[in-house]
Amino acid sequence: MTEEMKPWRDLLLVHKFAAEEVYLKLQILDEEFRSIHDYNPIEHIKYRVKKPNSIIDKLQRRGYEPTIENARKYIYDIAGIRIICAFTADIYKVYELIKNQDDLEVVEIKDYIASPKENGYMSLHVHVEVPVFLSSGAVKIRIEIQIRTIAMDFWASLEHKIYYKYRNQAPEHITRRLKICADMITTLDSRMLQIKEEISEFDFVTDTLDKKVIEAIHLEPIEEDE
Ligand code: 0O2
Repeated sequence: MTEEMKPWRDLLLVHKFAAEEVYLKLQILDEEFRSIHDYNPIEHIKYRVKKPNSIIDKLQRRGYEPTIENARKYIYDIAGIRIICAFTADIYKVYELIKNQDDLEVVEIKDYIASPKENGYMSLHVHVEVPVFLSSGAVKIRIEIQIRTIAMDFWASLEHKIYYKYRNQAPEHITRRLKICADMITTLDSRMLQIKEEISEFDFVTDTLDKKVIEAIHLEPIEEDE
């Protein structure tokens, strides 16, 4: 590795540590939530560290010199975590879990669900600072957590491919159809949530029924034949 590559390696390494710390934390929160509430708000989690070329690209698109200092200063998603949930309501539950962590400081939120981007992009972006403990001491690293539903993720990955294919010059008929799909996703997510809530009511009724029957059995034990 050449001397000029080393600062890039160090930058990416510290962001990888930050992503790994938060990833592990989220897995623990998910498992705990699942066992206490018998419900999992998270479908799956993945993380990635941006490659130097994408960082340089992003800096140049923003009009900054492609330096390590500028990457540290202006690029907030060098480390990115993506949390996929089944339902929109789960996104905000997961956000609450993140907010309640003492060692994570929420520094910025972009709610592209309440206010989708013009192209139809939806996701909740939460920027957090996490301390990473190195041999030289602790450093605070900012990472981006994107939280979205399965349907929003499906849309975003197709849109991302199209964006890169056409370099932001996608034909109008494609962007129009993508926007229509985004609107369909909003409808789909909200209908799925309604169904889930109805099912939960049914579960509640049957669980209560089970509970009542069990209680009744304990209160009035069946007497054995004499
Ligand atoms: P990649 O290839 O996914 O890494 P900011 O400095 O915060 O104002 P930034 O970083 O553009 O500007 O913030 P934003 O809006 O939070 O976007 C960060 C990331 O969110 C993007 O990273 C994408 O991953 C995702 N994203 C944002 N808008 C869109 C969109 O319209 N479509 C899709 N598919 N993804 C989007 P990168 O570096 O752009 O891309």
